[in-house]
Amino acid sequence: MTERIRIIGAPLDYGADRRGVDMGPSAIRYAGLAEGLATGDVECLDHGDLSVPRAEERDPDAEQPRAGSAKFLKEVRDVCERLSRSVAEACAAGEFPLVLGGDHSIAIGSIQGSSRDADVGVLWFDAHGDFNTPETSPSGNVHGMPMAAALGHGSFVDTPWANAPGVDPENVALVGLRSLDEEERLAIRDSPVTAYTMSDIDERGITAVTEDALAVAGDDTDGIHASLDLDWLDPKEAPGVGTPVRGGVTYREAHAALEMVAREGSLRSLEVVEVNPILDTENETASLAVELAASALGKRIL
Ligand code: 4U7
Ligand code: MN
Ligand code: MN
Ligand code: MN
Repeated sequence: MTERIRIIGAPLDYGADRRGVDMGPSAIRYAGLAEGLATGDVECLDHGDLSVPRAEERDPDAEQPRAGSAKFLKEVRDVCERLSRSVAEACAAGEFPLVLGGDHSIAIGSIQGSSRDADVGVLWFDAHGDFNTPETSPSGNVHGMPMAAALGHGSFVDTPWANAPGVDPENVALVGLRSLDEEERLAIRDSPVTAYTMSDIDERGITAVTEDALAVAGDDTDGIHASLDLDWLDPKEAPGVGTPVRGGVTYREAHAALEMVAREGSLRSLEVVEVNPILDTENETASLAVELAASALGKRIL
């Protein structure tokens, strides 16, 4: 049967400090996304990019960003609401949503859309936990908050647009952590989510950890949303990201994990985020994003 993939670009950069991540969707397409995903029975439907108001068009009366709160939450909300609709529409039409970031705050929209009519587990591949709330965030950047927002933590309890009631924290697995803020660390420890650090990967190997994470996300759910922040990889492999952290997974480990996700068979939606072409070397991080998406969607060597 032909699988239809709906590509949705979300060129949002309001959730991060470093500009340039808004060019991620273009860079990923330019790196050969459609060809990279094409196998005999896959059809790519590119829905183009969601429109994001440019900085110059921002509402001058909008509240000024403050550190310690959530910067540009209004802009993030506007894009996430439209993204959520498009992802939910794709799922309802039997298409597989592939979301291209943009900074990681777009995950708020993808997760909500994917879980609108289903119980969904989440696999979060990231150096960071993205478990801050406006109350705990040291930066005020929303790309450090999407997982907490989806679960309704802190003041996100009052933001239905950001919550994903179809996601049970018991079915959330964070994989590859190596940089957490102090309060964020405590929030993860207090929550029912399961977190695998880089040390877990060192000790047990990527395949054992991924197997466990898949079991967590797949336990009694209708499907899995995978969120791939390219800073999950070591900056040697993925230099084009805004918040690089040394000591990430290797090229082979990343492929091995995503190939396992494909084989497990319950992937329902995928996003690749945080590719920043301005900080990249010859578009290699975007190319990596294409390759890893292809692995997650089941592209095989043999
Ligand atoms: B990414 C940070 F303080 N934790 O909240 C924060 F270190 O989507 C970084 O994972 C967040 O890249 C990184 O600002 C967000 C910081
Ligand atoms: Mn992230
Ligand atoms: Mn990250
Ligand atoms: Mn980042």
